[in-house]
Amino acid sequence: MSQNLASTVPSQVRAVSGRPAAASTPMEVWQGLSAAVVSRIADDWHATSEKYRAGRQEHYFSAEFLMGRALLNNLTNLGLVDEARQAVSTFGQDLSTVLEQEPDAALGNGGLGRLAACFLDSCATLNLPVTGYGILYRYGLFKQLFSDGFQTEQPDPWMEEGYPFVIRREEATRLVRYNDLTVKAVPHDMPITGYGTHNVGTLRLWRAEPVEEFDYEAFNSQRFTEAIVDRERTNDISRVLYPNDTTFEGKLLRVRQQYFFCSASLQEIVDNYIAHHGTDLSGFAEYNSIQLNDTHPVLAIPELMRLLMDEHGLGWEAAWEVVTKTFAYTNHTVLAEALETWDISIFDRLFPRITEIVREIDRRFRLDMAQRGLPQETIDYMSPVSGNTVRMAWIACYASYSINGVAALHTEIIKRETLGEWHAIWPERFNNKTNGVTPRRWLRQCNPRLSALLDEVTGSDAWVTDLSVLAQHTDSVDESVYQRLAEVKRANKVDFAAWVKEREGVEIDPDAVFDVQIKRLHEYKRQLLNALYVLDLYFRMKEDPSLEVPKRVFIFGAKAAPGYVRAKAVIKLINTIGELVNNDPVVSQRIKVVFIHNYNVSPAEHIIPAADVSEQISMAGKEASGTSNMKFMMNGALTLGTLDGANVEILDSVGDDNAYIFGATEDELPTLRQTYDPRAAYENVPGLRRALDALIDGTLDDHGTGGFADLRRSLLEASYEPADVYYVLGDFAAYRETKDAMAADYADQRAWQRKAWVNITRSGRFSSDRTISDYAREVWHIEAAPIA
Ligand code: H53
Repeated sequence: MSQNLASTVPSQVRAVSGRPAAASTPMEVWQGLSAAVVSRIADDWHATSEKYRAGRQEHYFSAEFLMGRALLNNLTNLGLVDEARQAVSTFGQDLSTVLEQEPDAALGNGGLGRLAACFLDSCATLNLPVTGYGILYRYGLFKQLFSDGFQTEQPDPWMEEGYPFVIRREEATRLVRYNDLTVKAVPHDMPITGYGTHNVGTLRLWRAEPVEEFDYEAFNSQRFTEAIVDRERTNDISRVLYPNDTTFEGKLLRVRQQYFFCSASLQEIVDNYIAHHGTDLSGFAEYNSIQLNDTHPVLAIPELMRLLMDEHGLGWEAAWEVVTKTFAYTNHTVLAEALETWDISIFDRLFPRITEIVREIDRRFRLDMAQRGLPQETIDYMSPVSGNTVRMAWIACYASYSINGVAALHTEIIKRETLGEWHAIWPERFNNKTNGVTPRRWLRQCNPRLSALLDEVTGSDAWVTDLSVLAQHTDSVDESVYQRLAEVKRANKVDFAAWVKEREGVEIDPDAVFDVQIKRLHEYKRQLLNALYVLDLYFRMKEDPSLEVPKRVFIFGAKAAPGYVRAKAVIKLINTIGELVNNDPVVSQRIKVVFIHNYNVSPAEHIIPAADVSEQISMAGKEASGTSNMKFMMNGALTLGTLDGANVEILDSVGDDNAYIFGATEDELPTLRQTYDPRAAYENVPGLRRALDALIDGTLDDHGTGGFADLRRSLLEASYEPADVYYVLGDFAAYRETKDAMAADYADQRAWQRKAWVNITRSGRFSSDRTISDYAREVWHIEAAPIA
């Protein structure tokens, strides 16, 4: 029986704080309210788990789940926001203050991790039997601070103060064995509520713990360090999330992490199969499918072979038959530096049996390909093991029944290039699943004003679980809607300006165009192109003070991988340009630059509803999909972008008149590159010389690090490496022209709001509900299983 929150929250708060609710801190109230929510869903959660366990299920394996905050999301999904506000107000607390206490669960880097989180939300909402499996990192993605405009990193111990949405399941502990170490894998479950349903899904995160807390014998003999060495080595496994997005580092600990969660999850899945369907594992794939989110969990392939053969008595052929019907692989990138390869000596050291299995997969692969008559060169290129290198993507392609890209263009590129050899042999395995984002968090929850307008215009909240219904209203609305939309955006911008003032200390004008680029810092995403535009605009304004410049705020948010020196130089550059612009008494009247520090899921929830312009300016062909582009669109920001990733499909949905597209296309680039001369661009493209020279002539100070000169060289000097790999200077003129024109268009508010309306109402295909329905039907072959 579910009790009203008003009756359960005070006692939960008291249990946490040991004080009357009215005397408890907002943090304690957050804890108590969260515990009350967990208590409220406990029966449904249990019933859902039991139901899913017995039938065919999907398991989503991912090293990252970028969940963000849980409480408001759960309250929204359960329809309890008002009840919660009421409950905490009875003892004098304000719900929004309470909600702001919650740390972000930042167990991911960027798009890939956040995609996994959106997918879980959709699976729960659609009542689909899907469970997520990952790692309970003690430290999530680092916290970013700026010191003199340089990024610095701090650890993020997100659970330290207690986190009610993670429940330890001691009884389901497994052992994971390495050659040099055996560790306990203790599952910690997060409930995943859906919108308007009783089903509650699960995200199971494994935490590594020592089998023995410490070596008592060594401790007693005063060998203190020795007593705790193994404990620390074990704790290391789930201690920290690797802070790299789309780049790969061949670190031993990382392989340990990957094997850790794959092995623990598979043991559980196999045991569950046996409990429900008996000990004949040959039917395993009828009840289980596993989606591999990138190559990070690909060790699950040899590990399932090991479990089936060594622990459950299947022969190689029978085990391989099961494995190749179980796994499906999602590729998220064409960047070579992201495709994981491991030195086989690492496998030898950690798990010799897995090495044996991988070598046998390789041997059989070579035979298989030779029988198909493939040339030796192709076989060598495609083989899972080459010399001392194990290639995880190739293992995934060989063993998976489905291989998908994450946007139409991306899938075409992997079929043609990245995985072209595989596509030639198994075209039927390839399919596209364009990414999506959940309209619960990214519209309903983060933008209540727009949500209310959509409820009103459509006559119900049905759009929250079927975003495609909005398309019926693209044209059939009366004029007043555009005015209302402008008011919603304006109010969101006022809120956001207050948030920025408080958080970053910068004053911004809600009447300016809010032009936003928020995403991980990477050269291919070309934040540098945006920075050069701002710098050039600054010079144009200095040169001609009478220049008509629409008021604008250039908003950035981005973390750089701590070891990515050039990305960090771009951060410093943007902050330095910000200082120049914001401190200029004349220029700052028209434009401002704000770099939101520590960009993460919850800042995004403040930024996106207030954005006018969505910067999606990667070099064409490099961004697999992008997902912030979809969130912006849903919230009525217009895309300024290249024809890359899902931008292509966004353009297709809204039409040419409702997006601002510029720059070289993926199919043009190879030809353009042949004659491309960045020096000529520097000399001839208006504005470029002045902007680039400012990096070295003392206008902008990088504190003697040489970072700015390096950025300039990376664009101009071929001796350095191929100059301007990401075609920044090549696209500059088109970018400048389009961005200028876009800003000018903002003056016609009626026309602008019409474009925004088209974007919002045509965003249906970018709901992760659509993506997940497609996976469920075409790849996973699972059906909705609502609990009674
Ligand atoms: O995955 C997103 C895409 C985005 C892509 C990103 C990604 C990572 O965040 C990490 C590793 C990787 O290989 C790819 O860059 O384009 O939208 C979700 O598919």
